[in-house]
Amino acid sequence: IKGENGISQVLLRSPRGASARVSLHGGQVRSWKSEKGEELLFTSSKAILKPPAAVRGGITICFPQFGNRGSLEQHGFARNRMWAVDENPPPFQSVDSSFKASIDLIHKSSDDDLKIWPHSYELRLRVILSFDGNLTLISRVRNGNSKPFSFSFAYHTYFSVSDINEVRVEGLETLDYFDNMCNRERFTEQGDALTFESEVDRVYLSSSDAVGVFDHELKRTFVIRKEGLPDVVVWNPWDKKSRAISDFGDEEYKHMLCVDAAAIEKPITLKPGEEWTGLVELSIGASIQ
Ligand code: TA6
Repeated sequence: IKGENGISQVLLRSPRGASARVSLHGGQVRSWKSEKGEELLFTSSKAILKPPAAVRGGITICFPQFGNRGSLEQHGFARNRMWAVDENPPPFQSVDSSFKASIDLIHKSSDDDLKIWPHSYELRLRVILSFDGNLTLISRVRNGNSKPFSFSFAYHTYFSVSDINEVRVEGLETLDYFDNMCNRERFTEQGDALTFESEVDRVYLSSSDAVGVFDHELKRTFVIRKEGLPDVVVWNPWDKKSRAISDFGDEEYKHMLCVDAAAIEKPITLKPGEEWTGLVELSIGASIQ
């Protein structure tokens, strides 16, 4: 299908009415809807749809850099490039036989990209919508160089929430985190579950493979299950930062929360010919406990 900005998107649909839309611009997941038709991902009403910058919202792929931790543009360039449909993807890890709608996309370094990051690679993304409406993203990075390279990675995920004051994140208790609000100083999480009353911008380190975002008002939990991605980013800009972001409404911070499955603290290193896989599965549950 054609997106609002004229760029092709792939629409995945489950027999029970859940759906997802994936754009060829950045391999970005632009929408994920439940069986009831509710949009589960946040997109800013002020989002700029015209490339090259990624649309503010949905799920963007941060590669080969996370945030501004390096010399590249914020969150790396892969999310700002055009991707292609991968017609003949090499075999992925085994998939069970139940219904799945899926699409395979690929992004390779262009000559211009090689000037700013001199490592050739293939980045593949498979997006799967299951019968139950769960959304799985599997990314694979292959080193096509004669030398090793290292990278960071994140599924930068804007969840839609009813009211940020009514949200808690479970599964990060007792973990160490880097606080971007305090020059990336390292702290240890003390609380039972994370709640929000001001700007939060943290990278939690080496979390367990399941994290929950509980929306008290909607009685809904996003369950984030991940593989190959040890870290979890939690970000809400709150009021002051919101006003400084031009493609974000002043009050929109109340209705979103970014929780990203990521590999940031320890960059991934691939030898020539080696491949890395990072998976995230998003589902709706009652609770993670
Ligand atoms: O930690 C998340 C973060 O890096 C924040 O510092 C914040 O700038 C955010 O990502 C926003 O990313 P985006 O590219 O969506 O503007």
